[in-house]
Formats: sequence, structure tokens, C-alpha cells
Amino acid sequence: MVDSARELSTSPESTTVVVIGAGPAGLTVANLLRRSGVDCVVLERQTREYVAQRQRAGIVETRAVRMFDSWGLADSVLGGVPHEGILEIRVDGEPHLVSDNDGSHGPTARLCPQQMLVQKLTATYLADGGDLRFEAADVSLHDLTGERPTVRYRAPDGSLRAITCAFVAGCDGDHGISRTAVPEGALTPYAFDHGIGWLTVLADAPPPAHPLLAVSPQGFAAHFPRGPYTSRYYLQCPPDDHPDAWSDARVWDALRTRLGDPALVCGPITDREIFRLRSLVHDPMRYGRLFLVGDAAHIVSPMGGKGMNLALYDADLFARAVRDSVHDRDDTALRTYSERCLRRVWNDQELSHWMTRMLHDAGDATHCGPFQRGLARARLDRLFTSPTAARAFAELMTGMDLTGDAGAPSPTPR
Ligand code: RFL
Repeated sequence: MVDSARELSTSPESTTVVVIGAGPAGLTVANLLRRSGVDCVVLERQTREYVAQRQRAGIVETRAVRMFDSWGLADSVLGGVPHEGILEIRVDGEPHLVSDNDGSHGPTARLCPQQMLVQKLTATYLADGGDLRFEAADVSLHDLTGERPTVRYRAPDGSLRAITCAFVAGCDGDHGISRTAVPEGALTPYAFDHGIGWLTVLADAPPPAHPLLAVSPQGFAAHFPRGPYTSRYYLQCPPDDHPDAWSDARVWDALRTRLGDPALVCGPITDREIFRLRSLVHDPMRYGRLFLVGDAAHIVSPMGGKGMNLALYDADLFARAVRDSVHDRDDTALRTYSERCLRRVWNDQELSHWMTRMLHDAGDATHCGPFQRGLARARLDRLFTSPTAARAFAELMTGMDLTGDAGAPSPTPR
């Protein structure tokens, strides 16, 4: 073990917030802090190129678009095309269009692939003079319950650095170091495993007219736009399945069958992996002066498209809370940060869980039994025929559903 104190090449730097991780959560925190006149340093383990090409989410929900809009950032960080708000749920080949028009006014969701959002957040932050350090290795957190925590890391030239700060934003995802710096027992994890796997495939193939979720007796499948000539597909599979078991021919055959579209146009597959549908919540999302933001605090299974959008929500609340503390010496929002984030986290976990059960159970009776299949079909029927159910669904999808929390207030200009 190296004696890091002796190896420090310079005396510690000082800033207000050290942000760990340059994913959607960390970069949003950093941009909003800069907009608020609060100084910060972002430490990212990977290279800029690596971070910029990581493809996952595809839609920034209405609530998050309005959040960026309220900070004057929507045009610079979102780009993309407006999402017209139609989702297709295809049941045994029969299409049903569901709208996410919730009747509210203002800008709506955007089709904006996650890597595009990350690239634009990075460019905006750097153009604004932001301090973003890639390839920061061996990041470690110290004195989190003291007045001035310290963050140590190794720079790309091998030198050890230290930064003291008022707050640490742990935005380093589910496998980062922030959460592991919290003593055992200080956070309670709540975990759920659906026992379902998804094969996810990226391909250079035409996107669907609308994001498409398909229920079939062979299992769930989905087709999402990820660019003008790029699509992401999902296929339900056993959670311990292996991507090598899915040849290109098997992927396209399964998609054509489950999507009920024999004419589905295929294309070169650029990525394929299998993951388990699981959910995880850590409570509280704070330890001393460390605040967990995004996937570092919670994982939501992808059905419903909420993971990245929750990260953006946390980032907004955290940045506002720091702004209040730094400029107005008001710590109320910092004290309530975890509670307010978790309200939305559980709300979105519930949507994701409900959709996951409904869209898997309705198709494959061998998976859940005929009784659960009947319940799932009844839920779908209600969604397709009841305007009230459709409206409630639309509010959940846009993120405009939590009473007392509809959209973000305008930030006070500084
Ligand atoms: P990220 O994106 O994981 O970023 C964390 C960053 O921290 C860095 N890092 C470290 N840096 C310094 N020191 C360390 N020790 C570090 N350890 C890690 C990492 O390199 C990385 O740059 O977390 P963040 O910012 O909280 O963002 C969360 C989102 O990425 C995630 O919720 C979404 O991708 C989830 N998700 C989706 N969300 C949606 O809203 N809609 C979707 O359609 C959607 N589709 C998906 C998804 C996730 C998927 N995966 C991961 C299973 C589709 C897939 C396939």
C-alpha cells in the first residue's frame, strides 16, 4: 500500500464540490453548479472518448427537458428531435398506440441518445470554463462527516492529488467508489430481481415509427430508435443466458416472430449483451457531506426508461440545494435532498415494476402461469380502453405525475 500523504506532489487544492463521475448525473450536476456560480471539479475514471460513446438510454422525458429549459440549457445540451409522445404496445401482432400527452404545457420529451447527451453536457461544461479531469485513477474519499472532506486520486502522469471541498457528489454509478466509502450499515439497500434477462442488441437498422414494446407467447421484445439509422432491440431471455447463444440469424428470427413483423429490416449488429432486470434503492442517499446522485444511489430496471431521467432529477435537486447553501446559507434543501429524491425514485420503481410484470406476464404463460397472464392482459385492456388509465400512464411517462413536484421552478439568476 502506498503512503499517499507522502507522495502528494502538491499541496491540496480546494473547491466547493468534487463530483465523482462524468456520466449524465455528474455532468448535469457540474453544468448546473457552474450556472449557479458554484465552483466544482469533476473526476472521471475513463477517457473522454470512452465516456462519449457509451450507448444506453434514448429519451429525455418531458420533466427533464423542462428542467434543462428552466436552467437555459435545453438547446445546448439536448439537441435531438422532439419525441412525438406515441408509444406502440403490440400484443400478439396487434398494434395499440398509447400517447404520453398529459395535457400539460411546455416543451416535451426529446429523442436524445445518452451518449449524445453526455457529449453535449461535456462540451457545454468545458466551453463554460469547467474543470473536468479524465483518467483520474484510485479515487478515494476521506473525512466525509467532517467540515472539509478530502478527495484523493492519481492523475494520468502518476502523481497523487488531493482536493478539499465542502461537498462530494457521488455520481459514479452502481460500480463506483462513492457508495463503498460509506460505512457498513449507514445506508439500507432495497433490492429486487425479476428473474428475467434481456438480450440487448444495437444495430445499424431503420428505427421504428414509434418506440415499440411487444407482447408475444414467445416472450417480450422491444424496438427503440437510437438515431436516424440506428436501433436498439430487446429480447426476453433466461437471466443466465449467454450472448454467444444468440447468432445474428437467431436474433432477427426472434425479433420478427415476437414483433409480429415478418418484413422487419435487419442490419449489422454492433453490440449485444445480456443483463438481468433488477432494481435497487439505497436509503438515505446521503452520508455526511457525500450526496449520492443517479445510479450510485439507485438502479431501476429499463422498462419505462427512467434510470437516466432519475439521475437528471437527482442532479437538479442536488445543484439547487448546494446553491441555496452556498449563496443563501440555507441548508434546508440539503437536509431534505434524500427524502425528496427517494419519493420520485420509488414512484418510478413502481412504474417500471408494473410495466415489467404486465408486459412479460401477458405474453409468456410458462413464465408466470395462466392466472398472472390473465391479470396482465386485464391491465393492458384497461390501459387501451380507459381514458383515465391512459392519462395516468401518460403522466407517469412524462414524469409530470408527482403532485407538488410538477416541473422545476426557475432558478434564481446569479
Ligand atoms: P453512469 O452513466 O454509470 O456514469 C457513472 C460515471 O462514473 C464513472 N466512474 C468513476 N469515475 C471516477 N472514479 C471512479 N471510481 C468511478 N467509477 C465509475 C464511470 O466511468 C461513468 O462515467 O451513471 P449516472 O451518471 O448515474 O447515469 C445513469 C444512467 O447511465 C442509467 O440510469 C441509464 O443508462 C439507465 N438506462 C436507461 N435509462 C433511461 O432513462 N432510459 C433508457 O431507455 C435506459 N436504457 C439503461 C438503458 C441502462 C442500460 N444498462 C446499463 C443495462 C439501457 C441499458 C442497456
